[in-house]
Amino acid sequence: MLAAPAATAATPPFRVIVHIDADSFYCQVEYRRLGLPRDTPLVVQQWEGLIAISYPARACGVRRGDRLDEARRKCPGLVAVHVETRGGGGNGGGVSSAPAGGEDDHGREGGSCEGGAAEGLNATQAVPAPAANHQQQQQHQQQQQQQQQQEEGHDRSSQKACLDRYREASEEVLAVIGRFATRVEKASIDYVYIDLTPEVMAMWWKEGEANEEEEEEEEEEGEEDHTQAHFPPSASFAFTPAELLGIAGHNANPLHPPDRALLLGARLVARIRKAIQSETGFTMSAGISHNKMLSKLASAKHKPNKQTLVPSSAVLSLLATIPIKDIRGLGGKLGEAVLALAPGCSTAADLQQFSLPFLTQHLGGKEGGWVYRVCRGEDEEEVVAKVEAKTMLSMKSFAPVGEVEGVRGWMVILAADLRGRLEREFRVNKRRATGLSLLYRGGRKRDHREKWVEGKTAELTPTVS
Ligand code: DCP
Ligand code: MG
Repeated sequence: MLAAPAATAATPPFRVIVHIDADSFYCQVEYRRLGLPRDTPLVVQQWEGLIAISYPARACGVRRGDRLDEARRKCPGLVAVHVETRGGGGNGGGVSSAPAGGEDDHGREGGSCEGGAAEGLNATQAVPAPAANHQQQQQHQQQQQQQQQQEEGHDRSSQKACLDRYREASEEVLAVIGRFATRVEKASIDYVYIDLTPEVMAMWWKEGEANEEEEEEEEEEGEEDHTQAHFPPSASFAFTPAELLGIAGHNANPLHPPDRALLLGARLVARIRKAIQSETGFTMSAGISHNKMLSKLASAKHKPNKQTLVPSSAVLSLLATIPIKDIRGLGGKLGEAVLALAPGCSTAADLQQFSLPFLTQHLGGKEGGWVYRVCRGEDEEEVVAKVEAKTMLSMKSFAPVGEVEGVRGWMVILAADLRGRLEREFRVNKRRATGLSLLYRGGRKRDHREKWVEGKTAELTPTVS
């Protein structure tokens, strides 16, 4: 019979923690809405910025942070879809949506929004500007793009982006996941953490019982095999070579209990991803390990539409590929302090050379201890089961306005955005808001654009003084 892992189920290394992240999420929502073939290079644009890049567009070298004209130069057949926008044109905060079009005139669907105007997608190639120098040329192109967006019904100076379409798609994905797992933490619009430990333990016991019956039958037939008393390699526990595949050749060992737990988790994750794909059409990538940090790092390793398992033997190899600043918590000031302390180090694994006393002396007790553990792939943070938002935020960065009417205009747009979301929340979850906060912040931080590219802040705004 199998050795039962239940006694240690809730503690590392037996935890089975999963990170599931949609592949180029907004693009997938648009492929589905517009009925476009998945090999079409597509980007989702918000004003002049590209906020989601499909994998076919990435294959042409298009990157987040590229300008649209730059992206079109790299990828001539590129389809660009602008996010829905709200407000402008005196529609009192209503939504403007535009179907994608262009050379192919792909299947169109009006969507749920009003006031749409056709976007001339694909139609315009960047025209070299007759400007004297590079800076002037860029300014000229920027003006051209802004003008084009205004003609298409998207005007950042009078509208805000409306992300309802993507939020609703996110809810569809969560509904599928919720049928398979109970400890689900929605951490962003397109990714969740799942603690699959209880489900894996249930699988383990079920398999154990099946094996017990099998063993009893064998005993009766006098064929008992004592060589692998704890983990008999029965057919029900057989894993395919593809399932055993870990990072950099460090495969999972089905006879090692923590790895076996991950393997069972990976099997369930494959089922979850398959269900999401068949019910929503969206492909997802996943990482499976014993903690949140490693699973998040792993899910990005083999995108799109693949899952990556991190057995303990693969942790060092994985960390050796991760730049220090890519570790959650090391992107900011602490990361800078760590880099200053360890000038020759580039990856998380490189930091393992520093002793705990050294790190705590230079970074402080709490931070030093945290860095010491994190660079060894240790992270005990729990998955906090939550799928419903506690708060809703609607924001807009706008150019200075001279009089109160200008502010009122924006308030109407923001209020309309919140109202639509609150109404839906009540319809779907029967929840009402209990408080409202109004926040105003002047100016723009110097690292705003950098943070935006990293997805850490909402909008790429023009300089506001
Ligand atoms: N997003 C955004 N602004 C950013 C970054 C992202 O509006 N600066 C939106 C668009 C993305 C979605 O959030 O589609 C999810 O972000 P991800 O970082 O997960 O990126 P993708 O899902 O697009 O791609 P990947 O396959 O790399 O996860
Ligand atoms: Mg994603």
